[in-house]
Amino acid sequence: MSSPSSSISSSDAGSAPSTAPTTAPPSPKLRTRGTVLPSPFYPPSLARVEGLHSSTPLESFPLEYPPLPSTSKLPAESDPGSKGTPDAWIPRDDRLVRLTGKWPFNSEPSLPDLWDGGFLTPPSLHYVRNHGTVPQVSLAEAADWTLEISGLVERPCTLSLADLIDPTKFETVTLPVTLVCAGNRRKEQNVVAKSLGFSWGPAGLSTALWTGVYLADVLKYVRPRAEGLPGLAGYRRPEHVVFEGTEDLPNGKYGTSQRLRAARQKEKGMLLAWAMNGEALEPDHGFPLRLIVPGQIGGRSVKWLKRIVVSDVESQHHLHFHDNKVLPGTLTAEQARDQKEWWHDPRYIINDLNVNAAIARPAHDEKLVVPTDATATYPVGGYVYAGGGRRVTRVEVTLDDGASWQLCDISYPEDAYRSRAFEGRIWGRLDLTERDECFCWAMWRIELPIADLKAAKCIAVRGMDESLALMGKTMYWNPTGMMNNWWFRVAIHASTDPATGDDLLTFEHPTMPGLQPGGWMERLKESGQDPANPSFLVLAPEDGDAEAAKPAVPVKPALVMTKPGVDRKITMDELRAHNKESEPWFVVHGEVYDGTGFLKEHPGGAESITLVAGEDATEDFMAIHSVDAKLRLAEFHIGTLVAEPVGAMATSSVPARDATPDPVFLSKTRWKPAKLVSIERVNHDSRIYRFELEHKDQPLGLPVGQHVYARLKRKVTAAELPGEGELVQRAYTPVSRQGATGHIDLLIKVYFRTDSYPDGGKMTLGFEELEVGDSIELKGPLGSFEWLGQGRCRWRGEERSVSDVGMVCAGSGITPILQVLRGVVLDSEDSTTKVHVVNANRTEADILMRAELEALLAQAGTARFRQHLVLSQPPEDWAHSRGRIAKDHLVDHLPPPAEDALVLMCAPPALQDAMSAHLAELGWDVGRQVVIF
Ligand SMILES: Cc1cc2nc3c(=O)[nH]c(=O)nc-3n(C[C@H](O)[C@H](O)[C@H](O)COP(=O)(O)OP(=O)(O)OC[C@H]3O[C@@H](n4cnc5c(N)ncnc54)[C@H](O)[C@@H]3O)c2cc1C
Ligand SMILES: Nc1nc2c(c(=O)[nH]1)N[C@H]1C(S)=C(S)[C@@H](COP(=O)(O)O)O[C@H]1N2
Ligand SMILES: [Mo]
Repeated sequence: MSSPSSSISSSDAGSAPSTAPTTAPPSPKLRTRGTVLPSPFYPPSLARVEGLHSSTPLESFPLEYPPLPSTSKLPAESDPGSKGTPDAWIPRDDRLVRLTGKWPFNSEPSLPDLWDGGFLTPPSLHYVRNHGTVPQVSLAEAADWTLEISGLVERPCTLSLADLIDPTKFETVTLPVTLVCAGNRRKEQNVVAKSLGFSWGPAGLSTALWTGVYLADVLKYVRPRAEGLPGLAGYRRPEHVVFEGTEDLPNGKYGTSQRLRAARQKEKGMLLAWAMNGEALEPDHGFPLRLIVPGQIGGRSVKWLKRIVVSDVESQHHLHFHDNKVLPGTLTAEQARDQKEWWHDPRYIINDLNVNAAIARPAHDEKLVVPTDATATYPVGGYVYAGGGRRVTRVEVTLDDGASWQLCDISYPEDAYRSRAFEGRIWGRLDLTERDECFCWAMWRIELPIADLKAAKCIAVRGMDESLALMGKTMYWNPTGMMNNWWFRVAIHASTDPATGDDLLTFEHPTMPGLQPGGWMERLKESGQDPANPSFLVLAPEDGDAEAAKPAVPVKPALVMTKPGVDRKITMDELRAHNKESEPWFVVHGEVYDGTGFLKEHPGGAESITLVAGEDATEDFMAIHSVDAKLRLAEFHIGTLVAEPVGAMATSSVPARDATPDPVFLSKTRWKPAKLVSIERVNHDSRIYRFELEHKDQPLGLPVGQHVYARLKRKVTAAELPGEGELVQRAYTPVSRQGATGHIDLLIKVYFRTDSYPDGGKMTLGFEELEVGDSIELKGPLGSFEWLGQGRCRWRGEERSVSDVGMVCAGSGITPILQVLRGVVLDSEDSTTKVHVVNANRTEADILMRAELEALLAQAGTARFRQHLVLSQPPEDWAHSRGRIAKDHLVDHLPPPAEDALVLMCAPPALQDAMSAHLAELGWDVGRQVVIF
């Protein structure tokens, strides 16, 4: 879509920037018979950025209604945090807390900002949940926006936005609605055990006045009807209304559905909405048209609404099944991800919100000086909501973990709209006078004596709705981490201000949103306690005034990574003796661990353990692992390293960097940063990334046949999955030449997200997110094989002569192959060693480094270098093999097994296994003659 600025005439602009196009057509007004929407009908934030006058002042609004949100802090320019992403053009409020890196944009305000914003959330602070790129819709495109309605209806049609806005066609109405993401408060679940979703804090909800038309009215207009005759084949009853947004996501469009019977009821309040708080929707919130489903999880309120289909079946969209579910708590996140059947069980869908509440005051880290007046009170307060239009009927707090409760006051700002109906040009009819449903959050409050707070360890809140649903004491952990509504607990820490001698209370919320550290849940977990059973929050009988001497917030306790009862002393010599791949011991914080039992299971591969065998792995280990992994380390604890004279481990711990750079770049014991200087796109999914070494004359220091470890921090991950900010590490064989200095080139084949791999490749998508100037870290060399030249290699410590090298590879597996190939062909001292390459790929475009392969072929001649290419999707005139790589290819194109022959292989694991089996059948001793990279 074109950029908004290109379609707006400067004559419409109050103070048009000099760059504004003057030849653009006049601004289209969304003119309808009864009204003309404020011109431009355009998100206020964009209007501001583009120098357009802001919308006409809002009509006067009944004073008894909650005040409209302040827009004084609207962002005035596009958001630097979105730079380099497809959303770069969107003005965003930098007070929003990003939860999934730069993109897609998922964010919530801080709880204090949300709270201070009042009943109606300032639109720039409204939480945002985007699964992908925000559609960029210009003013002209908005004016032409159409909504297609089809399926089991008598009158399929395409309605324009102007049709919807025309009050003579459909009545314009406004409703106050609180949207809540089903993931609200998920961070608390993620601390207990990582779920499949990213970490929402308790501010994944916001409230606005939404203006549009009732979906019920539009359905009435199109007249749902059955197809065929009851009892006969092909009979289809209209049962569902399917909604689809316009943006393209990895697994298709965003879509979901409602039961038709509910959608036809005006009481349910479902709206096709084009305005929030009297102004056009903001781009992040669905400009120019979205669905609003009051009382249900935010995920049902489809943004950028393009299509409605009345159907006999529910939405078949990927995210209708694979999002917004509360699966049984008996499943782990991994089981849920792998076992697809759960996602299709209709019992686990979530629609109506459940009752939920949070404490906004006191805020996290708020400090309260205990006044001398013993009767002084503190106004504890927060929000509460329920779903399905149900009213919240009570909110209670406890200071003693539920032994006793106190009833709080609740104010329902939404009820102000029930006292008086209002009609306005922009708003249409805002009339809750005959509505019983509650679609908004309410505010609760209680004055608590500060002396009571001082005597307590924790304030906890629970709410109840009119169906008597009650927030639970324990968490219902579930794989998607949704609908978390256990008591919201704020810890209280009493201390004495060392400067003033005042008594001080410091409050600690359970978590902080996204990757922000803090909160009692992580603190408990790290100290080895169960954050899901926070008994620490109860005052122990012996706790008394002695408490006051303690620091305000407990010092972060050390992680417990040792096993109780392990007291063996291990010497440096013993440690060094266990540097084998078969029995790797390593050291973290002076404790010795035996990695043998974890080699197979390690998510980063066995090599990430064997690389540190016999050494101090503290730095790597602490940097890369999650709290869970750190706690798991205790299982492998075998003893404590006994102290040796100073300097004994100097080589394996981090040496201080001095001014002179290392003679070669790579270090086996130290991660070293390398800055990305260029990206070359090789084909649709492969790129060569060039990273700069410490200086231009520095060699990499990588023997032929060996690899490096690369690691990077993910900026973005699949929207449905955790891992944002995760450190990922994988092995790579550079394609830069032996002897090249000052840089390293990595050829990376990107595993994009696909239907079968919704997460895509963890590391390679991380590469895809890199921008020139970013750094990764490298370490190495690693690998048990080395090509020494002159027909000799060393493998697993044993040196041998080789006259024929067979090489089998697929895709990016060419990289280690190419390195050895060069080592043979370009070796001026070697005129006899022969190489035989079988290289399998999908299409011709997938053959990586082909030009260089051809050049090497020309240089070596076919007597010494034969190459056979297998393509599963070859072009018509393909001279090499077609189809999948098979045993015959190995028979025809590899040397026969011999004492001085060797096969090198680098391919996806499944292919490697199949090829190894074939080689064994052909007489190769796979253990001694087949090197698998
Ligand atoms: C010695 C050695 C050298 C290597 N050299 C290179 C190199 O030079 N260049 C290079 O690119 N890789 C190389 N690799 C592979 C590399 O280490 C990673 O395994 C690879 O980049 C994938 O990592 P990832 O984290 O993106 O995938 P992961 O997240 O680990 O994904 C796991 C697997 O899922 C599958 N998968 C995921 N998405 C898709 C998809 N869209 N289509 C099909 N399958 C999918 C793939 O099988 C993938 O390997 C080398 C590996 C070794 C052991
Ligand atoms: N087209 C589309 N609609 C969407 C989404 C989306 O990614 N694309 N996210 C959904 C989810 S999960 C939520 S919680 C709400 C969030 O609405 P908001 O971003 O306006 O707060 O939009 C819903 N509608
Ligand atoms: Mo959501």
